[in-house]
Amino acid sequence: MPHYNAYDSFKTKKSIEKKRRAKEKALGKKNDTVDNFVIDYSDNYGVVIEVRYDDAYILYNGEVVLAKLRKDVNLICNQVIFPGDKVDMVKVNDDCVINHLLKRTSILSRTKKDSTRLNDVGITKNIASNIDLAVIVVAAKEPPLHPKFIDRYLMILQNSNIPAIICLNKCDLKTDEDEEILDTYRNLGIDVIETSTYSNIGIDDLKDRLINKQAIFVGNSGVGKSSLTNAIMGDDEIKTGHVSDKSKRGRHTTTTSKYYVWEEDSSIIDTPGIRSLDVSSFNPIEIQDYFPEFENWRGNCKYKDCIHFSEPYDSCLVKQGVASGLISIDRYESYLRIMSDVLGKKDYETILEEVDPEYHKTNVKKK
Ligand SMILES: Nc1nc2c(ncn2[C@@H]2O[C@H](COP(=O)(O)OP(=O)(O)O)[C@@H](O)[C@H]2O)c(=O)[nH]1
Ligand SMILES: [Mg+2]
Ligand SMILES: [Zn+2]
Repeated sequence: MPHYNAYDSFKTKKSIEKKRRAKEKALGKKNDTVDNFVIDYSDNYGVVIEVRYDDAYILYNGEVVLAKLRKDVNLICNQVIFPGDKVDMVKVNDDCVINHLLKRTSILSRTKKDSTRLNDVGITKNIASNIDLAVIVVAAKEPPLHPKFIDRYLMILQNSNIPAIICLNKCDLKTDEDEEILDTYRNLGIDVIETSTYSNIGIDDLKDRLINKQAIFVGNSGVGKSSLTNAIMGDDEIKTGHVSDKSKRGRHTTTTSKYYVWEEDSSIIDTPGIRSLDVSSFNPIEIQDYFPEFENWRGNCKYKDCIHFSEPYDSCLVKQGVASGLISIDRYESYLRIMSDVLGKKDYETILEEVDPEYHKTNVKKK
């Protein structure tokens, strides 16, 4: 497979960019309903480390304080601010109060199916703010490594315009098959590192990637996000956001996202496992924009509006690219799965058989 930087700095397609702008606008609107809540700058700010329902822990002047939103901000705290947000603080009597929200550089969000509504419209759920780098944490063996999770995370991160790397944790259990899956992403130009918190492998590599950044760990439950957070934090209790929480970390399942400072200007947001990564709100024609390796092929499909799904093999260059082995069949399978979700169709397996490079090899031999 050719090595090219398809994902280099997330070359954002116009359609993705448009979607992201609309999202940011909608988000701004919500906060603008309260006069002057969002401001450009303050030199008296703290960083949100954990949001509860109606209040939040803020790292402010080196201390962790519990604070509520300004009274006239008539909104629920966990709908307005998220870990990683910068907030301007004031003292009212003896209480710390969140007076303003500082403008964000990025917001990581996902859509979730809203089961309370009859129609299939997803609701947007924000996870964290001002993220410089996302680490997609996956594990060898337990839970099994599957490209479909990585691909959905990549989509969501690309949609939020957040650069991503992949970290294979539990590399002490790595198999040849895992190695092959990782190579697919290396060939796409994505930075892939391997760690083991058990054997203390790769922790320094990970730190190298995270230094001077506000980073987030995303990935399924059980892959080792909290263990990696612990490994990076070491015994440095003073620097942690949760001084009294130290003994609990790692043993308890994380239920909310939390922010940890491990070095000056270097922080990690540990997230709970996200169970469903719903991409059904994406427009079917746009899904291919999130698969940059299709780019060199798709322009030559016979039909200009080809979505490389039910179109005949002979007319679709993307399918032929997969059959020739130049586009990863795992990635194409992810694409088909996502398309099936979005289109509400189930029968993508026959499409997959049709483009299987093995099938094509034997067919050529027969001829
Ligand atoms: N074999 C192995 N197991 C690990 C490693 N890191 C974490 N684990 C185990 O994986 C399980 C889940 O870890 P945890 O950090 O809670 O995962 P999280 O849900 O992603 O936060 C725990 O039982 C850890 O002990 C590793 O490097 N190797
Ligand atoms: Mg955890
Ligand atoms: Zn096509």
